[in-house]
This record gives sequence, C-alpha cells and structure tokens, in this order.
Amino acid sequence: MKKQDMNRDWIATARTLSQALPYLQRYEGATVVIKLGGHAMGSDEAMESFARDVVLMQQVGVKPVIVHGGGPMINKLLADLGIQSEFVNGKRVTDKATVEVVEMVLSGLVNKRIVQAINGQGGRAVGISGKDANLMICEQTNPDLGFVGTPVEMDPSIVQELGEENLIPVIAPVGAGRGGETYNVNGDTAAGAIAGALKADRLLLLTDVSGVKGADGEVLTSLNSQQIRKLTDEGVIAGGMIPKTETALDALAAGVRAVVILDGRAPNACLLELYTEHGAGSLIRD
Ligand code: X2W
Repeated sequence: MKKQDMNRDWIATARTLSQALPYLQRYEGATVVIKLGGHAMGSDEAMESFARDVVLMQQVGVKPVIVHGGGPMINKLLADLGIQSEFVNGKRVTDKATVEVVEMVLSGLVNKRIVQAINGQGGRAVGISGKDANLMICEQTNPDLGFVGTPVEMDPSIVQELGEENLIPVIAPVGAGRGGETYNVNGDTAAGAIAGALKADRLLLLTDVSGVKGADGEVLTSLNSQQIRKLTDEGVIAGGMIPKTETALDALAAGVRAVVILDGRAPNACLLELYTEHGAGSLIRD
C-alpha cells in the first residue's frame, strides 16, 4: 500500500471512532443480550471476531450477556453416536438419551469454546447454563416433544451479579425442571426469556439471514409488533423466521426495549448495529 493510501486509511479509522461517540454514550451501562446461533458460529476466525466485538462492547461500558445455540453441533454428535433426531415446528424431539447429548454439547463443547474465545481477546467470560443459580426453571413444552422445556420462572440475579463484576456471562440454553429433570430449550426462546427477565436494552438475534424480509424480498430495517403480526398472517414471515419474530414479540412484551434480527456471519455485525448510523438487520420495537 502507498504511504498516502495508508494515511487515508488511518484518517478514516479516526473518523469512524469520532462518529461513534453518540452511540458509545447511548449504550454506556446498557444490557445487551446477544443470541449466537450454531449456524452463525462457523469458522474459528468468525468466533474470534465475535469475541473481539463482545470484549470491545464491554470495554466501552456495555454489559454483554451471551446466550448461545449449537443445533448443528448437537446434530453431529447425535449422528456420530447413531441416535436419530427429528424436529417438529423447529424444536428437537428430545428423549432421555438425546437430552444428555444436548447438555454435553451445549454446556460443554459449545459453551466453553465461546468462553475461551472471549477470554482469548482479553475478556473474562464465565460459562453457565439456565440451571445455574435457578436462572431458568422450565416446564415441559409438549409431551410429544419429550424433554423440551419452556422457561416459566426466571431468576436473572446470577447474570446481574456477574455483570457487576465485569464478568461476561455465556449461557447455554439448558434448564432445570421442578422435579429435577433437564430440559432442552430452543436457543432463541432462552435468549428472549433471559433478555425479558433482565429488561435488556437490546436483544440481538444473530442468525444466518440478513433480517426480516418484506413482501418484495427486501430486508425491512425497522418494524413494530403490529407489522410482524400482519406479515405473519399474510405468510410473508414464514418458516424458520417465525420462532425468531415470536421471540422478539415475547421479549418486547416482557420489557426489552428493542430486538434486532441480523446476520451474525457479517464481519463485526454487533458493532455495526450498535455503533454506526447504518445499523444492521431488522430493528423491532413498539
Ligand atoms: C435446540 C437447542 C440448540 C439451539 C436443539 O436441540 O437444537 C430445541 O430445539 P441453534 O443453533 O440456535 O439452532 N433446542 C428444543 O437452539 O441451537
């Protein structure tokens, strides 16, 4: 690169930082819950970049809370073990053997990979699941789905206490039942319930699509719950997007200020959303 071009690059970097000031001020002290889906985890580079963004957010005063999925990683171990698995309406039918694999993969491999990535960038992450300190008590969603749980009682104090100590909670979507059962919770559902219990300022749902699309196929940059209901009735919002928009509606009803559905594979997706005028994905609020 020519010296002149290099200078231009640095000048642009300084300008970007300067332009971020109002956003840095807006989110100082804010609780931002980030759902990282298994499909958005991808490569080690993507994980490193995500972890760097999270540590940067904390450095500038945000309290990040990570809730993760790991569906593809569960599929792989189940297949290796020769255990069949099927989904009904986006939820994995979970028998006793399956729930053990789900907990091993989510609370073990996936959770610790994220913790290690954040710590590798100079953060201090602590991996827990919905079981820890009674964060997420669940009831069975539907007998046909086996050990799939719906969060019914939340105690977010463990998450708040970790945040106050500048530790970054990384939460696996596994919950306990009142009778000592282990429940497999959809990652989006868990993230919505945790964000709701925390009355978070933002819930960022990182996915592998660029946002909620309208009838013309273009991503809608901003919409409210009424528009979501209308687009769902019209069949424009369909398939895998439905659990995400439902999570968004539940989270708003529980007191989350805004939910953003965005593509987690895009570089620096979280920073783009929080700290630039451009934003990313679809912002949902009333
Ligand atoms: C999910 C939990 C993991 C998850 C599962 O067993 O796959 C249910 O379906 P992603 O990567 O966010 O899809 N649980 C009940 O949600 O992972």
